[in-house]
Amino acid sequence: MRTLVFGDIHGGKKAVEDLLAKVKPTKTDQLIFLGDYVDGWSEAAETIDFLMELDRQFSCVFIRGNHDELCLDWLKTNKAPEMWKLHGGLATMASYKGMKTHKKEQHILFFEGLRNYYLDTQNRLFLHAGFTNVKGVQYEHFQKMFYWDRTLWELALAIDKNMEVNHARYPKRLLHYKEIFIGHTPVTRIGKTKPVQAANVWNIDTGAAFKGPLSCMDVDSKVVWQSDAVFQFYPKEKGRN
Ligand SMILES: [Mn+2]
Repeated sequence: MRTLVFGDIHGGKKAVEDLLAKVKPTKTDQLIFLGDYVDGWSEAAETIDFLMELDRQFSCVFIRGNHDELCLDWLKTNKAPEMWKLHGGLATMASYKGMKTHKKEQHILFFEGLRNYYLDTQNRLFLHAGFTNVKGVQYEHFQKMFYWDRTLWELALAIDKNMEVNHARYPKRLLHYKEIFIGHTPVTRIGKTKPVQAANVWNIDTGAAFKGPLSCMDVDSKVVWQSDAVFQFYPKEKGRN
């Protein structure tokens, strides 16, 4: 049985299909998706359909991303903030055009059912962005941080490789978990195209919304699979550039 973690999809359904054809998941694998299923490429609604179907076939965990909450807000209220529209919301709105009410309600249920984080039996933490409480996720005062925070990744990147974990000033936030798997801040921002490890944090977001591929990693072996660069599947689109 493998535990497979997937990075941010951002409406690139064709990239998920390409990636799964390479990963070849089986019924005994656990598939963990780190959120941000929508906002970017033109197939946001189609991506959600695809994931709901995948959930029927495989053991899946779906984490909540900030874009998933923004999309849910829009689906429930019909209010579209300018900031959201600029950051992929327009493409998402277009993908939902003409969708029947009962199907839209299924999507709302999917979004509402997302988890802020998932802690597995081996004390490995999976979440979209991060957390801020030094005592760990169950003490977080600000639930939105699970899918908006960027300081956990910033912190992990700042740790000197020579700093021992028993050092008095080693960041306590990182010591509660064996490993932490996140997305949200594309590693392409630091010039990488494969998942990046910093301290015990693994960032799986390889910039699928921009010029990068979609990635999947086996969390035990650290074997990585990647789709082709997602923009190649949507040649007429600009994505989130
Ligand atoms: Mn995000």
